Amino acid sequence: MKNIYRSLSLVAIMLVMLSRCAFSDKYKNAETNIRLNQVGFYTKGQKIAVITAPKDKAFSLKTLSGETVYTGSVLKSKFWDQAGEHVSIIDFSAFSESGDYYLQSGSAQSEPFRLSEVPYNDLLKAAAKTYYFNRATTELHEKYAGIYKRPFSHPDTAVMIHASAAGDFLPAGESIATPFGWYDAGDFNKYVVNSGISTYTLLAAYEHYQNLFDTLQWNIPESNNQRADLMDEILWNIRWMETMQDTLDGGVYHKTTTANFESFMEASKANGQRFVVNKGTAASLNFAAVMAKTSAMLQAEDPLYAQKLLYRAKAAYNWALTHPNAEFKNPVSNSPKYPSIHTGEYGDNHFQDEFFWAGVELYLATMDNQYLSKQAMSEFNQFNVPNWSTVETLGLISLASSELNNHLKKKASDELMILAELLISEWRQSPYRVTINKFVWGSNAEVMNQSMVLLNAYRVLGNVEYFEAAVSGLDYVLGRNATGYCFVTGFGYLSPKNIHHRQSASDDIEAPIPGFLVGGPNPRNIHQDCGRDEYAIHLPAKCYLDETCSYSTNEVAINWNAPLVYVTAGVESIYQQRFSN
Ligand code: G3I
Ligand code: 9MR
Repeated sequence: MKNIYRSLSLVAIMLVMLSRCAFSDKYKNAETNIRLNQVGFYTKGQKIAVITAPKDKAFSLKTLSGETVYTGSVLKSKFWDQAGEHVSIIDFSAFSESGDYYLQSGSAQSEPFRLSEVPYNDLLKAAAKTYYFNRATTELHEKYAGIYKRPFSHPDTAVMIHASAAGDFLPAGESIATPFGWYDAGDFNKYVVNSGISTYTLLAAYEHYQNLFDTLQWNIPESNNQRADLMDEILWNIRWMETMQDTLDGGVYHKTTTANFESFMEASKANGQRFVVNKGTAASLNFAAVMAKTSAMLQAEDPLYAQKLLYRAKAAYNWALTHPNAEFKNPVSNSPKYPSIHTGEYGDNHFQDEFFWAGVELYLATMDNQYLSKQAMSEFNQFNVPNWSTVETLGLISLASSELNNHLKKKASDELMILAELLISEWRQSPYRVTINKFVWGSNAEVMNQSMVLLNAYRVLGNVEYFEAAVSGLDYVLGRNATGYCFVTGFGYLSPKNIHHRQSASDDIEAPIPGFLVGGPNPRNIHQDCGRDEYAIHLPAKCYLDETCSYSTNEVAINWNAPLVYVTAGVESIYQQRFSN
């Protein structure tokens, strides 16, 4: 009898070994890796990792001394065509004790990570402080900037009116002052359109998670005043945006820019002539939306300033009504004095979304129905995840989170739900359990904007799945992605070192300024920058290169960090609220 058992168990062992062989043969070139949020997890929150080319059915969670504290099964593996790999989900959400751990499945081990009660405050502060590091028209003093101190740069007091922007009262060649604001990205220019969504997103972060921001400081020159650091930072950019309006007619110049991108050098040495160029419908409406929203938010604290901003918002909106199709294109010219402009275009020729968004913000600031008449919500077939050129959903977010108690708010919530449901269905079937499935320039910010939409849907509708999908977005940019990078500089065990950022590349300091989210995987533009062959893998979800030349995957930008700030603050605050009782 014993012998029979022994033979049976031998057969069983052989079968298992055979099946393992078949399994590993199939994946013989694939590496088994465990990828997860490298910054860590909230103790009581969702905790998901992925394992690539899984070889074992079980996983265990261990303390750093090797003691197993939790075990579970990896889920059935799925193939992700965007990454060309099989992955399985490891879900250890049920374990909820603070501490440092690692995951193990077969011979695969993750790097150590932390479960904590306040996992994301340092990340949030660093992400928000990048705006200070990108300030124009100031010195960054060591007291605030530490090793990243730098001399005064870009006074922007003699910015020339380009021929494309000539008006009757301010002719070409005249100078105006457009100081302050943030450098857009790795370059030193300042673009109104991109400032629009960036500033709004930070304003919304403050409005929605004020309790959290009121407790946080990140050592900027204004940290000792009465205002929250985030609002002070926003106002630095508002001051610049104000200067971009021609107060004679209300129209807004598209950008403060040099003719060509400056080469890689320190900010203080980049002294190329700066211009303001044509006014445009998109710039004017972005400006109107942001000024109206800022006005509403400052009404109680500083009514006079709020009134001035509202006046500016109305003037810009009225300019857009009389110039409803002024599409911006980089000016082309033969004149040496007013050269062709080759910097970021941020061109857009659809303005329904900008009209809707600006109209909503003006309506919420004034309660005047006229602002809803130009572009009705019902005329949109579909609402989209926001980005710099597609902004109607910013209006939805404002309506859905407003104090209104009418059909508009209800309709905005319904539309948010439709968009959230689309994202959720992608999330449910995604092998990495993330919402992204298409990779364009700034793909990481696309994920963050998806998470921002989901957090807003959660805020108004309360569906916990929306929140969990939003958390997955944060997990994705912090490491649960097909590259294994934590895409925020200075965080995680593998993060970008060579960002396309003129200041970081010229400061002789090895580590980049921390807290920046890089653009992320993007297979579409790689031939333009470092050259296709430099990219080891062209699969969309893996097409990323940590080299300074890679502006199509490794640049940083104000409109990419803003949703990172929003989502980090949202996840941190909502976790604290959900589990405080
Ligand atoms: O929108 C289309 C989409 O419909 C289409 O399916 C897809 C297919 O390729 O392309 C999409 O357009 C891409 C767009 O980004 C997506 O937002 C364009 O190909 C791509 O060229 C475009 O890139 C923009 C890039 O400037 C080049 O103009 C980025 O959005 C924009 O964020 C980036 O912004 C630059 C500024 O110009 C200068 N400062 C730095 C900043 C960040 O890199
Ligand atoms: O540095 C520029 C970056 O901010 C832009 O996103 C990018 C695309 O417009 O262009 C970068 O500048 C490059 C220019 O387009 C071509 N010559 C090399 C520049 C970077 O070194």
